[in-house]
Amino acid sequence: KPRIEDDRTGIDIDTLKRAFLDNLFYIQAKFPKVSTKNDYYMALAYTVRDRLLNRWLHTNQTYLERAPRIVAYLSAEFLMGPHLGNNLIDLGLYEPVKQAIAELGLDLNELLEQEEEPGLGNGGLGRLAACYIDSLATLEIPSVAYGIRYEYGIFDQEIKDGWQVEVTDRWLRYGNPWEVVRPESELMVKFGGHTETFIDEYGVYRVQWVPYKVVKGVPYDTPILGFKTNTANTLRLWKAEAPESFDFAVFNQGDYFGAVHQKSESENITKVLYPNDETYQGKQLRLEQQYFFVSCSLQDMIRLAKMQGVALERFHEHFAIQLNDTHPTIAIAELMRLLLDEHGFDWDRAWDITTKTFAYTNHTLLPEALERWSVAMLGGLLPRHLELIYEINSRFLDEVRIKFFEDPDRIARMSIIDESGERYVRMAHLACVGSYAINGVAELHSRLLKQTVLHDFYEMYPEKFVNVTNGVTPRRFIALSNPRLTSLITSKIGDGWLKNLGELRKLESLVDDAGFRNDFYQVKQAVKQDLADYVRANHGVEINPESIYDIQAKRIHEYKRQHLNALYIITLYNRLKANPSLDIAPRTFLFGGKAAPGYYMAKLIVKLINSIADVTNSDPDVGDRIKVVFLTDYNVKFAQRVYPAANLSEQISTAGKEASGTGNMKFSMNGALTIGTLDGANVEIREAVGAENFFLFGMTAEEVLAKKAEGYNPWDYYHGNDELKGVLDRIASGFFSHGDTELFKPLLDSLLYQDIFMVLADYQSYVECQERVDGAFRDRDNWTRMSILNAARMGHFSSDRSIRDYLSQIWKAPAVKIDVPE
Ligand code: 26V
Repeated sequence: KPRIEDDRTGIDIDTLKRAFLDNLFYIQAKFPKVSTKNDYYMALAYTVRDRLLNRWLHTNQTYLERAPRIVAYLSAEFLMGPHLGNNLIDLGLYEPVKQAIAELGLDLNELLEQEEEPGLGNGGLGRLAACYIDSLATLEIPSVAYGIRYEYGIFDQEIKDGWQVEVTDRWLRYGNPWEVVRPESELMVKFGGHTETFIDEYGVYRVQWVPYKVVKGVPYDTPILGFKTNTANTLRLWKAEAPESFDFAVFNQGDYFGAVHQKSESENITKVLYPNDETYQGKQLRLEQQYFFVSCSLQDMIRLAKMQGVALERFHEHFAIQLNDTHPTIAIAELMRLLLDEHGFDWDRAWDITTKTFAYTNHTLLPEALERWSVAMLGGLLPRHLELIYEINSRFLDEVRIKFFEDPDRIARMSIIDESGERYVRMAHLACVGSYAINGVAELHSRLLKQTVLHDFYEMYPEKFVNVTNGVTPRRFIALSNPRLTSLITSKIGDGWLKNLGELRKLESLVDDAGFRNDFYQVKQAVKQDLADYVRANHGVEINPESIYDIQAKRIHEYKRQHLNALYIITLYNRLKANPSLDIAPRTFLFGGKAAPGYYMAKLIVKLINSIADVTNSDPDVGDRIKVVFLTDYNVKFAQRVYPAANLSEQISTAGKEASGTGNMKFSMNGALTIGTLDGANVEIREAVGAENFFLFGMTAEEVLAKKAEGYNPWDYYHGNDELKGVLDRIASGFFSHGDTELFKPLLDSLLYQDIFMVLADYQSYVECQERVDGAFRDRDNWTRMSILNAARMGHFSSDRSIRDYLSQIWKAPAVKIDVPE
């Protein structure tokens, strides 16, 4: 019997069905007969959206009225992944909606597949931001996430003849049902021009910025639900547009093309995400993007404070602003400008507020990733900010001089301005000077920060330094990605673990229960079968669910060492060729990841993997003992298929190079064992799951540094290890390149003449470790035992724990319960 409930809020099956059909008709303007899968997806998305609006509006209303302390998370990237499934989980509507959809003769999974994911990030840093806003909402913390609404997110990857080809990501093509545009809240952002000084009406010396152009920022809001709470926070992304009034002036002079040109110039700012990760390029448009979204966001916060009647003197009490890497760091100068020039503060008050507002997260130690802007470019684009940065620097260096009397080298090292050649603004230095807290993203990383890149700043401000180890959301990466495992766990320990991941420990005692072990094993096999079906359908390769699924899924980068993995595959191949009856546990090597379009060596590694796959997958001597598949277009949606299916997670970066890693956590939570170095969060994962349940190899960060210092020569390893020599010679001979001996030469030369990531030095240790993996996998029951213990002991790596750490050490923002009247 259908109950009479509102079509927009009712959650019984019949109401859900009726609402879905209504939306199909009234929003998509379609009858079921002529509807596409995408129409069905849209109808369902609107059905779900209707059911979260009440929470969202009440959350906003509560924040507006109660003016609680708010965490503002500023990030140039939010790698959100699809919203629909996640919102269903958060609302507790997954099962009823699945049933309603089934009763309409449709399949929820197929509709979920339709969603074009917002890929507004490159990799770890952007995905971390997405996990953090999920946890902030789940913990009922008032927060707002600010970023950029890129019209084109991270490129789609295709593989042609083994090479990566980039395709534009037109994610907004079919519309985005999750965002709401707020044109009434537009703001203006200035660029270029010059500054002028004047004496104001009180006789005070002031500065005025006369810009060359003005760009409009329009906010697009997306609700971010907490898991089974009433809290729905906001992700506010800014789109750049041309201000009407500005083209008008040009237009009136009859310069129609000039006006249109200016319009498209303005809109360029938020057109496309820069696809580089871990390599900085001093592109002006990138700086424009950063300043654009930062200025909009700060103006937005000031506007909100004013609406709430909060005095700007107390801005820092009302907002804690987290800088996700240095990308938003120009915010430090921008807040100073707003307070000084627009709101009449004096320097000391403005600086006091600013330095009580910002906190900075560092995500990398790689020198090539550290952002620095040429003084000429920054001054051309942001003349007022350059003046402010010089003033901040001059005052800061005075403090350095007083604290470290007579140490000119230190002054040069710490200066915000790098004056060793052409002048640059060092954004990490500005972030350290202007923030009250500085954190790394894993214990090892935080320690290395203090010892190396930020050592001087640590000596200057030891009290600012903290560690917050990264975490990931179990809602997306267990509940949504792995429903089979979720049901099994919940059937044993209830469902409290999804909000309190530490409860997974209760599974530990079940490890001795043979029935549970078998169930756990069966879940993994079923998920592996799903992935095999996907790989057959999309890659035409048959993979064996009985084999070890050995997976490396992450951005392609030399420091992550996908080529070390490739060398091991060739090692096994050579062994099989030498001894065709060799007994090894069958393995499926799966790779996924994008290479930055301009990163030649990374693209060559992709080509190498595909070239190896061509050989191994068709050589009858290999049979099905080795399969290699490069999984095209790795993104969040696909990651959700991959993590649950893994037996072995490859986390093999050169020690000291991977700040944390977060994929490592997602794999292990889903019961994969890790083969890894003592790098980033691997160290803590190993401590948590137990050394006996983790395959460790390779040099430590200290050993890497020591070897570098003593003079590392990769040729010693080449000449000293016949099997390694055989592998490299095999590539050099053209065996994987149809006889072409030139193709992979740049990669081989880089390994043999430089090998800055010490691939050859870690090779033997890696191979031996893989042999231990092989042996362990053959004992199926014991492998399952280790796998269960991995999943059971990963509670610490929930992003809820990370957010609690940020709250207690840095943000100090209390939770606010949201009441939603029925
Ligand atoms: C850097 C750059 C450099 C300037 C140009 C554009 C651009 C875009 C993104 C990035 C991000 C590089 C830093 C990064 O993603 N770090 C990763 O952060 C993860 C979350 O903390 C961490 O788990 C990974 O280990 C770390 O590599």
